[in-house]
Amino acid sequence: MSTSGSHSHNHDRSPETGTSVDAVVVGAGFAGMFMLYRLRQLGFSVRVYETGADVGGTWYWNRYPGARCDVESMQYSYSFCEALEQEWNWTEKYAPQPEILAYARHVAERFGLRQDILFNTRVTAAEFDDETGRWWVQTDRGERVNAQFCIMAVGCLSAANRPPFPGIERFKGPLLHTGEWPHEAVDFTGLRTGVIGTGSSAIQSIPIIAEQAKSLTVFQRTPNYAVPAWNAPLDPHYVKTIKAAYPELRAKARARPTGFYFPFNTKPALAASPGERERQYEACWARGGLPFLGAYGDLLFDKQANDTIAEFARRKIRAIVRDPKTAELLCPDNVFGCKRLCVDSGYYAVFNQPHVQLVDVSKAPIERVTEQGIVSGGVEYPVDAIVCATGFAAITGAFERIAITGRGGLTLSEKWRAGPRTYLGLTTAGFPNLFMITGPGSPSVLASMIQAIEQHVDWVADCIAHLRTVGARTIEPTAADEDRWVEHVNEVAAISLRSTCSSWYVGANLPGRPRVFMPYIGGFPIYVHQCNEVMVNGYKGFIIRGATAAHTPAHIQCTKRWQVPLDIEVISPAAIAAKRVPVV
Ligand code: N01
Repeated sequence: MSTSGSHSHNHDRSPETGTSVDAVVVGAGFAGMFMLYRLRQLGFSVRVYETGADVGGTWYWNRYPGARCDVESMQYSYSFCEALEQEWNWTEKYAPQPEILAYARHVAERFGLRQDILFNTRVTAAEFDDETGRWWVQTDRGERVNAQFCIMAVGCLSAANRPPFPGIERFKGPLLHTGEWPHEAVDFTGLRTGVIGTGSSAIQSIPIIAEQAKSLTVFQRTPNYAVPAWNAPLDPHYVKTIKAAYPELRAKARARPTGFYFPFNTKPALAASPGERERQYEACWARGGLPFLGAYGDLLFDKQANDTIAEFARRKIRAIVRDPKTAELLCPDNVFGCKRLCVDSGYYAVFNQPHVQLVDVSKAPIERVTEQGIVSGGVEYPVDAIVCATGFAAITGAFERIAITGRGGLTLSEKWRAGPRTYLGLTTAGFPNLFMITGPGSPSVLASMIQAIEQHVDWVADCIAHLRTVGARTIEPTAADEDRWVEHVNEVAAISLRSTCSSWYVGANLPGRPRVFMPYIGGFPIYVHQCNEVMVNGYKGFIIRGATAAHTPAHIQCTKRWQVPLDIEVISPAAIAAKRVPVV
């Protein structure tokens, strides 16, 4: 396991201008790293730009106390290299952030990736040149690089949302955001600490901050459901069993709507008696984590069914939190799992501690921040440190931070003004040779991210290799096929209760964003199947310009690991229509 020292070796280089490469990749998280690996393997020249000083993306930035992944560690990893799977050892059921970052670093070292990554460099603009059919990419270090392909591996939850609370610039103490956490340890000992937000990041960090802080005040706008993680050290025997059959586990995971494997029950909740349901929910609670949503097949499609699990979860909260008023405030009244389900370790019990208080800012929003406090409902809550666990401009936020200009001067922000429009979440009309890894309109955050990333990267690598084979200059989706895809993304979203609440999935966490359900909720294998179909049918829905050689669809092969059989019983289109697809 390599966790070696300084990684920003190219920190002091002088900016290059006019360099020409086959592909620029923006971002060196799990997506950018694997994209680099695949393209290099195919013999392309690649330049990767990364804002951070090291690889890891999400896991580089989100280093707040308690940060860990809530997809089980034995599944939250790359599957493309069997030797890598075998040599890496996870230590806990849910890997903590430092271990995931160490894994990312290990991958960078093992595959010699760093030599093509420029760290501490933010891409500020990408402009398509109509004449040459190539991209000019610009950075904040004055770099200007020319590339045939531009691949956005910018992450779905990477643009931190820092609400502009009036007066916040005058706050005297440490002001932190969970998604941009300092690299030095932060010690809350002796500090009256305020945490704003009660999403996954808050729910993970609050129990640990409470252990240190003199007092902790949690400002809650919307309560969230959280299921216990029951995190524990991994049993070596279990690890051995998984490693002995990793390909089988990966294959099972790819066939699941979520892209990760866990046993789930497709039966409808309402067909069970109240007693049976209670036993099932208890058993699933005891298993813990996101798979809790797999207790029944209709929980995200039938409000009445959902009410049964929501009520179960509220009873759990009331049983843990002793003060009835606080317990009621912590009880969500919206659809269970509508917002991203949180996975916790001792979150609710924190509110039994005498130095922890919950402030409801749903009706009296935070008015302002003073030099030493947070004001809501006319009351100033004194704090020495503020943690904004206020989330992200999700899915499209990182794109908005780059001035992306396509054919004929069309800007991406203009095109996406009313909501993102893509073909397969991979490409967008008017922006030839621009690819997105886990872009809007793809399963992304509704699947296990690394699986979603690997599938996108493989698709893009296969596509770029095909373009080289046929000597093509550009590829771009047709507007009509993009429209059909957007319609399909909306159609499946409408089936799910998830489209009904104000979450970051629909951009509702930030004022002024268009309300559109951004990820593809039709299930990972169905999505993969559609990507494969497009590819093997000669890139159906795409215009390929400038090809000098004929290449018939019969020659086109997608990477083998994505030739996933559809599990007809569970995730067929018929099952979607019958609303029997549990999606986490
Ligand atoms: O962000 P969030 P997050 N005034 O958007 C509140 C993934 N993740 O960083 O709900 C007051 O969920 C906001 O309130 P509301 C995971 O997919 C994964 O926690 O909008 N409050 C909310 O309570 C997750 O879903 C892992 O009303 C304000 C909170 O801030 C996603 O990242 C761990 C406010 C933001 O919650 C994002 O999670 C962590 C304001 N002006 C994250 N603005 C794991 O894998 C916002 N809020 C374990």
